Amino acid sequence: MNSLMITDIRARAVVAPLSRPVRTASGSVDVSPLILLDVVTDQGITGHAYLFGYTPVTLKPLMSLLEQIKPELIGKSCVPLARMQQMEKRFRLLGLQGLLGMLLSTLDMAYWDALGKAANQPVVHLLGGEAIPVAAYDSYGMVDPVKDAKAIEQTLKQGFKAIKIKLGDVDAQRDLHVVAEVRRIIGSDVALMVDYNQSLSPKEAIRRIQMIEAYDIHWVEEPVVAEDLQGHATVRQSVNVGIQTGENWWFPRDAERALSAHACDMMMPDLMKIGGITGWLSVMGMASAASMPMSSHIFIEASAHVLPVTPTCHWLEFMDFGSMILAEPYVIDKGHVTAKGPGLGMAWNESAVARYAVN
Ligand code: SMN
Ligand code: MG
Repeated sequence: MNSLMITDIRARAVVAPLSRPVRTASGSVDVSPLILLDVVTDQGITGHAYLFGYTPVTLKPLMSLLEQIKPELIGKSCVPLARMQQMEKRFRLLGLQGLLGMLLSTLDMAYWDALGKAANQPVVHLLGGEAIPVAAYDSYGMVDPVKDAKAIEQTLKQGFKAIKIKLGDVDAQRDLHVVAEVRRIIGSDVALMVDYNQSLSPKEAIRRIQMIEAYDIHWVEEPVVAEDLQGHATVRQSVNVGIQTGENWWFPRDAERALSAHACDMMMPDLMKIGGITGWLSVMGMASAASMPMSSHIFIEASAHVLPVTPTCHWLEFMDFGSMILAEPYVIDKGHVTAKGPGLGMAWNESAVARYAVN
């Protein structure tokens, strides 16, 4: 078969409501600002992927940036590695971080989706794997152990064997109280991860982590500023809990820098910052060579395709920013998520897209 050719790239901005807003120590996410990408090809196949903008202020600049880049991609083959190399070369002087990196990574996911559809296969098959169920954890923002007790019990009923909560609240005593109460609710058989969202100094991180260590913490995520690899390494040496990071790594080179700095015990790159599926494939090789457990960050759907081929596959993060605009959202089955196809198995719910569209 001839390779697909990109004939158009369409984008729509939406701001969808969240049933469970995410409060973190570094600000809240109360709505889901998304850009829905359609990569149209010459063979009647359209690849889909969504970008998560974190805050609605990113949407207009992203739409405009895409308009500027689009002419350089139209007429080219829908070959993820070739397109990534083209863009790396094109933007060498600028660098790939930030909005540009998010856009290029999301385009990559859409190319893979188109390739899967062209082969009438789920993307995981194209990657050499199979659609095996991946263990997921239910990912919360900061919780109130009283108000959120029912929701957490519901999480357990859905079969989740792990849950993550955000910490870094007003003071260490509050964090300690929340951890103790959540551990009491979930019992001793469910893994508990905590995420400080980059909010502490290394010293304060060590102090706070030592206070909660007795509650069998599965991992401590981003205790200090993400770029502070030395700070991560310092914390890591001083506590008895595994340090997790990666959601703010830009492209595979950032993963390499973190590994060289011994910044973490495990990693959780974000598909939209690490260079899409193409970037993920590079990083999973590094993780495998370093025997380092590798989890996903948001993007439930695409993560369900890459984790089964990840040699050190750890956990899929179940934090939902996309189901509101998907025709058939991915579901949790006994605490697991399974890839579906063709492609990444995503179709837009057009009436929801129309309802949440923004200009
Ligand atoms: C996170 C993800 C998306 C929005 C806010 C916070 C996060 C996580 O740090 O790990 O889920
Ligand atoms: Mg996090």
